[in-house]
Amino acid sequence: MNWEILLAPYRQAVNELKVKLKGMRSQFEHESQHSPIEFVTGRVKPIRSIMEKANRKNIPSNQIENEIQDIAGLRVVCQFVGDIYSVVDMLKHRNDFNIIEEKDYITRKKESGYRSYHVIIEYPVETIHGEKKLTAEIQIRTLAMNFWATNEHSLNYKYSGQIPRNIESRLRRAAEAAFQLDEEMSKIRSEIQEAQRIFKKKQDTN
Ligand code: 0O2
Ligand code: 0O2
Repeated sequence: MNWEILLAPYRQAVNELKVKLKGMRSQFEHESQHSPIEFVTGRVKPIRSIMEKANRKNIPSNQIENEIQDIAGLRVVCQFVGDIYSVVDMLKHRNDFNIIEEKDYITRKKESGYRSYHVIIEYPVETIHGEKKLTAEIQIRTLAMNFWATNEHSLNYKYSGQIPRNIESRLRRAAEAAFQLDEEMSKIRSEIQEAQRIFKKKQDTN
């Protein structure tokens, strides 16, 4: 399999979508509104990781593009849980891609304790051979969910997916603590936002 040829349109999609999603953040800033987007990152799944996933799920190599939805992956990180739903709503109203699936791991967290909202899209890229529609995954989560997921991901890597029981249960507790933090912050959201507005005004006049 020629990976570089297969992955090229996915690299293009990640780059384009990063620009588009970051553009949403700047538009809010220009209009001096609170942006529901804190930051955006994106990556093309490393070849080794694609092969591992295909092996784990018994996906034949000619089905990789159809079956693996996160070869192109975008991540939108928000301050508040409510912001996640604003972002999802904005994504639904866009005309440059179609949402083909939504996975709400916020109201229904995963066994590990993982929380995030996943939106799977069908995105058209223009190639020299014409349009190619490909699948990409947008993960939308709060800073607290991101902190947890990043740490859990490192531990999974360290233990090759076999995290010891005691660490696993600590992680589940940590996930709950992160969620409580999100809930508490949501309750004082208007206070925080007012403080941030005042701080920004002060910065702009200096
Ligand atoms: P700024 O001005 O720093 O916000 P790139 O091609 O560099 O634009 P890439 O390769 O995805 O994007 O970069 P990366 O390192 O994955 O991070 C993307 C953006 O997210 C960067 O901002 C980081 O500063 C920002 N970022 C990553 N982690 C955090 C975090 O924990 N908190 C905050 N607030 N930002 C984070 P930019 O785009 O370089 O611009
Ligand atoms: P990486 O290293 O992030 O690329 P499904 O067929 O729907 O059961 P699938 O296709 O694996 O499963 O999708 P899922 O579970 O909806 O989401 C896949 C991605 O979500 C993962 O990609 C992770 O990025 C993230 N994710 C899902 N569960 C967890 C978790 O328990 N902990 C962490 N840290 N991240 C999680 P990959 O390909 O597994 O990994």
